[in-house]
Amino acid sequence: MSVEYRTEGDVAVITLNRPDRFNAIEGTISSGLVEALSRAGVETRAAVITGAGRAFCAGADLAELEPEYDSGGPDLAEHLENVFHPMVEATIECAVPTVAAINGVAAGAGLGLALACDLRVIAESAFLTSAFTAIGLTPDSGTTWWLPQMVGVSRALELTLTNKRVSPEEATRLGICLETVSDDQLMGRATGIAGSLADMVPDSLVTTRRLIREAAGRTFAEALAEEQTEQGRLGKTVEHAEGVRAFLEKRKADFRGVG
Ligand code: T3D
Repeated sequence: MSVEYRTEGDVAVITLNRPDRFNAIEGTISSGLVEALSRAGVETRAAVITGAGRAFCAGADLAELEPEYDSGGPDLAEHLENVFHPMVEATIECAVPTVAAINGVAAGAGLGLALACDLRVIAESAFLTSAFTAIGLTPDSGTTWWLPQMVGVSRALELTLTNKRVSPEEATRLGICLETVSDDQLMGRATGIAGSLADMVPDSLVTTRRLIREAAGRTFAEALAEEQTEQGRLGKTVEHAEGVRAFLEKRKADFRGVG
């Protein structure tokens, strides 16, 4: 299986599993990830995405593309549409929040995938690299959309033009990752964060994610209107009623018990 799926309580752990190729992306990784994220959205309340072996994900599988250069080159626009876009779209639209546990290098579209997750924690031995321009391409998988928002245009240009290896410390300082943890603590920390999210209300979390992501393209008045629409909807839910009652009764809300 190119993508492994298991659950730990209410948390899905999704593992890219082509370690001999640094979990490089081809069709089965993409379709496996789409399927796993869909399953996580139905069966769990939060998901962690990580990689098997030494890498998180090295981006497109360059060995798979290589034979096509003798016959005019691959149709990368088509590859993006069929392989890469479904994967990152499934990530940003996942019905539960997602945490990337970056266990090793995240390069190219592998970086794009990590950026598409809601939160990121990174292991001490990992690093990030844009990688696209090192092989004469432009960034893909949403990298040009995420990076300037996360680190500003100047740093985004530095990372994408130089392909520098961004250390965990720098990735955390830049705000791309929440924190750096030791290699052996990575999965415990990532599933711990996901577990905390699982205690909350998936609809509240994924709607908040959408409002934050879409805010940059809205006027202030439009953002207020969108907030009002969603607040109005969520205000009628049993989970909101439980949250308010739990606060007033000085107890932890039990959102699972009312959903
Ligand atoms: O298809 C399309 O539509 C195009 C879409 C493109 C999207 C993209 O993602 S473009 C960017 C593609 N990715 C890259 O260009 C990254 C290439 N890899 C590297 O630059 C380096 O390998 C890494 C920075 C990722 C890691 O460096 P390092 O020094 O830690 O490891 P290494 O020795 O270079 O690689 C380890 C092994 O993984 C090695 O195999 P081997 O020699 O041990 O058998 C290497 O060939 C393999 N590997 C690494 N990246 C890829 C890969 N195999 C296939 N595809 C890869 N992308």
